[in-house]
Amino acid sequence: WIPRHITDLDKCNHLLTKFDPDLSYEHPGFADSQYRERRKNIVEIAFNYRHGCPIPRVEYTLEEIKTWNWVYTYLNKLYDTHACTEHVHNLRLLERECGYSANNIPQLEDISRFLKKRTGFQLRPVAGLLSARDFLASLAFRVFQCTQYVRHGSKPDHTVEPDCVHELLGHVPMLADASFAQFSQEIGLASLGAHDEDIEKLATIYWFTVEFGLCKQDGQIRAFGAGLLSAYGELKHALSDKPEKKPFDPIKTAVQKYDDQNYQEIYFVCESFADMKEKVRLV
Ligand code: TIH
Ligand code: FE2
Repeated sequence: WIPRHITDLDKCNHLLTKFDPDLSYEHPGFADSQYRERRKNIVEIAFNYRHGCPIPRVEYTLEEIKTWNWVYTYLNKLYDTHACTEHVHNLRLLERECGYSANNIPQLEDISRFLKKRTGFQLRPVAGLLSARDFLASLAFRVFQCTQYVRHGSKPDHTVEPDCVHELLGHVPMLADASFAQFSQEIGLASLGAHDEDIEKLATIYWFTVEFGLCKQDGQIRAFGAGLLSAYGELKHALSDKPEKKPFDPIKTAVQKYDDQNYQEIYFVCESFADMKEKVRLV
């Protein structure tokens, strides 16, 4: 079975539990029953969601806004020197049009409408980390599966699971770029009906580009990966001389081992979005 229509994405809901705060004792929210209760309430929205419905709004608590504020404020000190120009430009646009600011967590429904106009992408709420197959299949329909809960306040700097801070500061500004949106959809299209081994390779390419990609811009290296653009410590680490940086080559990148719990030790650098797209098409 593969999704053939955008409404079939209602059935692409296979969650991975490896970073779940209820099950993983390393999660910073594991011992915080109030946090886990709050998460349960927010993910109910995702479990009940059906394609085409407006995404229900969440009234974020003062504590959640404080966490968002910390990440927003610190990352904004780095973006001008560390983020790719597309990200910087689109973040300003999102501040004007979608209520992005240090003191406000923007709403998925408003962002989804904005993206749909700009690049044809839309958001749908998801309860947590999806299987690679389901996640990539959604991209084929220009649908981005987006978490709506906020990371635990004790660790604002970095999380190993996606949360809405990661989605909204990392992914959304990039999905507002036409060329990047097309790249994302093409990975999704390649995944439809693929064998498990090829899903694994596509997910690894996705990991080293959409999540942790670096690119050259005006003779400098800049970040375009969402996992970097939403994590203050790792964004600095990625552009420092500590990690290894290799030229992006999908054949090699697709089989590179990685650690999904810590800062990356290897990053791949693309010449440009156009070059990255062309190289992936040729594989
Ligand atoms: N590490 C990212 C952050 O702290 O925002 C989140 C994730 C990136 C990739 C998977 S989860
Ligand atoms: Fe992500």
